[in-house]
Amino acid sequence: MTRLLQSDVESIAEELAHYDEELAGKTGLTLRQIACCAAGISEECLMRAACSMPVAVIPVTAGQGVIPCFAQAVKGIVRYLGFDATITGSSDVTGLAEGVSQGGRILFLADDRKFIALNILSGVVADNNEATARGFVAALNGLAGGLGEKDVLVLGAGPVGMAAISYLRALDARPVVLETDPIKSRFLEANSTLHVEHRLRPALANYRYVFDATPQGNFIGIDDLHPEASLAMPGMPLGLTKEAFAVFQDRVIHDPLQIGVATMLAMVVGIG
Ligand code: 2YC
Repeated sequence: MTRLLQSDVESIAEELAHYDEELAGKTGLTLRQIACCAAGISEECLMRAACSMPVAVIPVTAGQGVIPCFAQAVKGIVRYLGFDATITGSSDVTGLAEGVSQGGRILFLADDRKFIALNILSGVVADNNEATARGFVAALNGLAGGLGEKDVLVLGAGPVGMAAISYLRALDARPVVLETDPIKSRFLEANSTLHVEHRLRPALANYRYVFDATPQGNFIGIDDLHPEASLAMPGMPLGLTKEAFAVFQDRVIHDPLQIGVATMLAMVVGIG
């Protein structure tokens, strides 16, 4: 899991309206619609929850510590979706107690290994890896005008890539996977019905829909891509070179937190 930098998150809150406009232009779906679709709830359900479930974002100092502006970015995304949200004055356990005693019903907190949203009334927990996978697949589904019966090349068989494969199958898409770790790649080939690709360049040239769930960054150039490529790229840093992004940007979905956090919120709100 790539640890975000302050520079990745410091401008998210103030740029959300513009980001959402771009996202809707590419996918035909707003951030709210992507999150609700990925979580399997109606927009009305999310709006109802926004009136009754205040959110507390709790900074966590464990491991490598707090990322400046991370909590502010999470708060900004949650508020943008209509929820009351505050960042607790204290961190860690003290912050958690403060958040609940001040009325927080949904908690967001992250250490270096896990980033979760927790609904303290239902006990539902949403993990950022699963939420990011579902949200970016829902966005790619919009961008592609429906992924049913379409092949999708998933780069990376980590937690996000594997969750994406499950959700792609639920949408009747046909995921294929390319994983550079030979142990993981061989295991997938021997223990799953998944088609496994082994060579990056030929695979990129061959598949129109790509889901990059790797932390590689800057490894896909203009000449590597299918001319009609559409890409969902939750991996940080961005997998495309600057030149490739400049050419394909209208068909590339990429952000460090927005889709994942919005989907976590919709997932813990649950069916209402
Ligand atoms: O500011 C804080 O409370 C820090 N403890 C947050 C640490 C987040 C570490 N994880 C990441 O940077 C990202 C997640 C957003 C998802 C994957 N990696």
